[in-house]
Amino acid sequence: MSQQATEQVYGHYIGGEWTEGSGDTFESENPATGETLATFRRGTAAEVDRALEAADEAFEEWRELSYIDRAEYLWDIYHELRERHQELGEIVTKECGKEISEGKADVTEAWHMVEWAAGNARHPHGDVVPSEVAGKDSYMRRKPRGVVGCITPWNFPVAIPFWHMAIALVEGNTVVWKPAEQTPWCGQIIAEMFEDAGIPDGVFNMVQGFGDAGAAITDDERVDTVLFTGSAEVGHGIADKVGGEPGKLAACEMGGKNGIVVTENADMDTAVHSAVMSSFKTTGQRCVSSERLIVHEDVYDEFKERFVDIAQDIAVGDPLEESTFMGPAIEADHVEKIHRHNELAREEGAEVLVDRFELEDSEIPEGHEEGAATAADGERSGSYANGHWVGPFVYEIDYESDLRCLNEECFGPHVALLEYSGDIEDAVEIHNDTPYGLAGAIISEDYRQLNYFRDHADIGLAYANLPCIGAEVQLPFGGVKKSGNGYPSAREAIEAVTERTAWTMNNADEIE
Ligand code: TXE
Repeated sequence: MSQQATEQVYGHYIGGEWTEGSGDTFESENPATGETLATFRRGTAAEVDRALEAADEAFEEWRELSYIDRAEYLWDIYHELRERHQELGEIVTKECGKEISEGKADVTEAWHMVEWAAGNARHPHGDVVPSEVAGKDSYMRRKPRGVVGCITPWNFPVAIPFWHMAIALVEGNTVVWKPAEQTPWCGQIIAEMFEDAGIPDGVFNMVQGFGDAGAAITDDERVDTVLFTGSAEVGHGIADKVGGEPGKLAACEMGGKNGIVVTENADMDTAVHSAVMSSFKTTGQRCVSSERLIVHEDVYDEFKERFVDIAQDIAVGDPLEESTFMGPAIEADHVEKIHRHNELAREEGAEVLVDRFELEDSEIPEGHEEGAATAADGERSGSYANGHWVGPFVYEIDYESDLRCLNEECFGPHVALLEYSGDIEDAVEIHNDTPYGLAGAIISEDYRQLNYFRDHADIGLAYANLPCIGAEVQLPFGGVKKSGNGYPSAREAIEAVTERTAWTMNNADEIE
């Protein structure tokens, strides 16, 4: 499957074979048009069981290969991702609605991660430790943990699966992966890549499906490590359950209620650019998207005017068009969630500055505007029959610690402007006042303020004079507080997918 889908019903990849399994079918939908892209089988406990059995059986042989040999399969995939960049980028865009440059960036990030993980096979990653006793050698050796269950979301349907799986496989684990139910087409294509690379049967397994299939993976005793990216609700459930079982590990990366601090001396071009990119790219559906802009009173009016002007005009439209800035939201339920968050802000006293939730018909890409859908309460919602269209929602509100709209993640183009007075300490206090702690940025020309933010912002990812948006695969990616519980990607994920043996060997003639 590579281009537009056919009538075929696609199944699961288990033990080196494609199987339809016994579950019902479900469809992948293009969020920009509402059209069905392809039909898939929903994984049941039976498919998960077979996948885990296959992964368990394959582990003993896979772990005996050298790092270099294991990485070879990944290098094949690396080349394929690069060669098919445009085509795969378009598929990402069609299936999850991100505009095309972001669809392609998703694929780029995937090959960066594969390159990093496969390259890691030639990188030293143990420790030689001097022994207390002459004649003894001590060092730390890593071993794979076994079967790794990978559960991934829809917003980076190619990159995030490779965050999890590439390093798990190179380190000698076998994998059972469940793609997000909104992006099974990307799942199918990634599984085909592993098949084409000739990875030994059972080393990589993919089961399509919903949360019940995910839970069947995470709850099974054959799974040694769970790597999860997705909502805080599901992630905390997994971390509590899996973390409570002896010998099992879970590394979970969840959402955020991220903020950008704009200080009194900030460069205004940088501040506005950073906020626009971070609040509206991917239609606000990134775990690092900003929903709180914390702006000093001296520059508040100028910032507000410029930010609001851009939000008012931002191009929402066909994500396959390069001129589009924001594509649709992922699905109708998510449009309703965004609607609820916008209404909540209003109820809590927001002064609404931009409300493009309900786009004008003229703003909807041609051919997509017919048949406005209605929300459950009978009100017209932002979701149209031919696509899930929403625009920016910007409001200002007096900061109060317990406002729900400032604490609960919307995961949409929904952003609050908060004015502060005082110094950086006051801004960081507001910045930190959420249950989450994933990402944040500071825009300032004062090195003391930058350093204060770096040292005191309660987040895992901090950006200075940059949009709060990107990820580099060689940096740890994860958060604190409600946002994270371990790191399911890159170098830090090695901790979650390996065990360590402290090895001590006597080289002397006698034992001391
Ligand atoms: O997440 P879910 P969804 C956040 C964001 C968004 C929310 C919902 O706040 O609005 O999550 O998105 C599988 N046991 N992020 O619905 O439900 C599920 O099938 C095991 C942040 O996508 O957590 C899917 O494969 N697995 C984020 C995956 O978990 C279960 C990116 C994620 O689904 C399960 C996306 C269960 N009980 C959303 N229930 C980020 N950090 O970037 C569901 N799943």
